[in-house]
Amino acid sequence: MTERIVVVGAALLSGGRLLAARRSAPPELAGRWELPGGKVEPGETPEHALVRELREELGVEAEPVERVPGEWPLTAPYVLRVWIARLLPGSGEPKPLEDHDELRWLAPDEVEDVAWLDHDVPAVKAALTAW
Ligand code: 9L3
Ligand code: MG
Repeated sequence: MTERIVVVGAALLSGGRLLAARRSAPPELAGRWELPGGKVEPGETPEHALVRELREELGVEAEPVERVPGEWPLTAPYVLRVWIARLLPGSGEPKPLEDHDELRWLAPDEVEDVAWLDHDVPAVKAALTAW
């Protein structure tokens, strides 16, 4: 039996826009856009992983607001779960510190303008519904 490892993704919202992050690594994912986040570590809650990943990858202080219903398979053994998230007051603006080379705040009508990772497409759709 294969164990599943949860990857958390943030639908980070600010000023009516959704943050999209362009991956710079690994090579097979570079250039494609994703909801920022990463793997939950052993002993860590998904919500805590989300906060940690956003701090590491973007240099921001954020909080999860609500889970987006659903779970999307990534390359095994990973599965993606998504939370709506927001920046805490006083957090700086996100910067692509780790694993990304560009960030964009997308208005609702711009969300389809970037080349999302195939695996993120249904998760982004569900996040928009929850938004
Ligand atoms: N992944 C896919 N969509 C996402 C995220 C955050 C991650 N929105 C995939 C890419 C990697 C794996 O999950 O194959 C682990 O992610 P990371 O720890 O490299 O960010
Ligand atoms: Mg990551």
